[in-house]
Amino acid sequence: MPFNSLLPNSEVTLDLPEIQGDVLIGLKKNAEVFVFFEITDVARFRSELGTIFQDITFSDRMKAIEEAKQAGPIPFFLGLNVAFTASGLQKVGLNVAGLEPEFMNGAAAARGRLADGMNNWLPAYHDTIDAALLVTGVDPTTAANQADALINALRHSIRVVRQEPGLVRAGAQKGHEHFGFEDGISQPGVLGLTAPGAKPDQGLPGQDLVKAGEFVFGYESETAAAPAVPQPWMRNGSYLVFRRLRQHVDAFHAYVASQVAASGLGSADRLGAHLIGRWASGAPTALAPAADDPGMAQDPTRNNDFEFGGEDPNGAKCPFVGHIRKMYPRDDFGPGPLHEEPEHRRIIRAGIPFGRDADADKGLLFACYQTSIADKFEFLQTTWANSPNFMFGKTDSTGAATTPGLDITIGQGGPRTSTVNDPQRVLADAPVFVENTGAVYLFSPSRTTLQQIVNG
Ligand code: N7H
Repeated sequence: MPFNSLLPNSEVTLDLPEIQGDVLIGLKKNAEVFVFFEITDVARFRSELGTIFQDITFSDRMKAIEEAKQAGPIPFFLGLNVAFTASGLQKVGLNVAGLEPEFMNGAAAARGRLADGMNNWLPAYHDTIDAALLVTGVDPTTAANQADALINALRHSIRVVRQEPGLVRAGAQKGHEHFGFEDGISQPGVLGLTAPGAKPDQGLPGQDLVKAGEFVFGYESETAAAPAVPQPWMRNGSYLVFRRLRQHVDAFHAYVASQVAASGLGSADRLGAHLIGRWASGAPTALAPAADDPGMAQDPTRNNDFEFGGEDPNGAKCPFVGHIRKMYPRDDFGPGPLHEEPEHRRIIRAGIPFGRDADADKGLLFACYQTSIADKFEFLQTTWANSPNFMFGKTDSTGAATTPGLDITIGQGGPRTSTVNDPQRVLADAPVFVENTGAVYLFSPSRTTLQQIVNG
């Protein structure tokens, strides 16, 4: 949805044949298998990777598929991306000097500062993971068969540590994550790829265009004309954060139902919508604060066309604790020096749900791309989601100071009391609804760098 209007090829300023397809446009998937593996024989890995090289999907192909989608259903295709952890990059001989320490030390080392539960990881995520295949298809069987074929092609050089199958939910819940909310509505527009719409600095209405260097190495970023590329092989590549997030769906709905009276918002649907910032349909509460508007939810020219600060300065329509307000506060910093801060924290989200509705173990295989894990994913998680005081300095309309609370979905590490409504109401301490059960920090290299890995 976010890229449904892309620049004509002659105007694209990004090197699309170099950038892997999941990074900016996404592998447009109904099903995906993340195959995490150890490289056991580097020399054979080079040659075996060579045999599947033609299957790797780059962004020029995804752009063509995205354009074909405008004319009809997505053509059948299998997607493949390949990404490496710090240990994997070193095994294949790439110089990692200057890469950010958060990436080099890996996701396990980040658990303390992210306030992840320290004992919740599945054993596989403590094992040696050097790389991952991201395999996508039209349905779980197709994706699983393709993953098996690719693993077979690499069988002399890798040891599979874990396969993580994701699938979009069935029937009317397609496109909705497990709490029931429509996902995948708001992504940043990318300068040099997304066609400007009615406003020159936006793609779809409300979709601000962000410089490509926020997501892909080798391009201008929001904060620097020529951001540092510590190693030349990083050009056209991107850091990938993967997190296996188990969702406690029944607990979420029970909590929301239990807090309706305290919230003063009148119904569980409305309170749930305010806690996320969107109704289950996807309609934003900033534009539809009192009742759902499914028509708006389905209309990409309206469903993301809002700001917060000027129109909702006291959190009456979308509380400051609302997930989408925490994660992308739009104009909440006002016109001062931090005005552009939210654009600098943008990520490209590329996750997919896992587990079926009846399973106890279900949730989101969260994935996001960026050029700094420290400044993007980790900043969003620690400084905004896990901080009860963010957005700071706000009041309700009576002038009373507001402490928003931790992000209701992903906030970790403290009492989870949320402030909603105006005049404000404080909800009871919530249990944890989203539990991190594994994580991997990876790098998604360019076509040239992948070829270099094959060539040795
Ligand atoms: Fe979130 N949810 O259902 O509650 N997310 N998220 N997220 N999220 C979004 O606007 C959800 C997670 C962001 O541009 C929507 O496309 C769940 C992490 C950002 O306005 C919904 C989980 C991080 C946005 C959810 C989860 C983020 C966003 C609205 C975990 C980063 C875009 C759909 C299980 C650290 C904000 C949409 C914008 C949107 C949910 C995780 C960040 C419904 C259930 C870990 C940046």
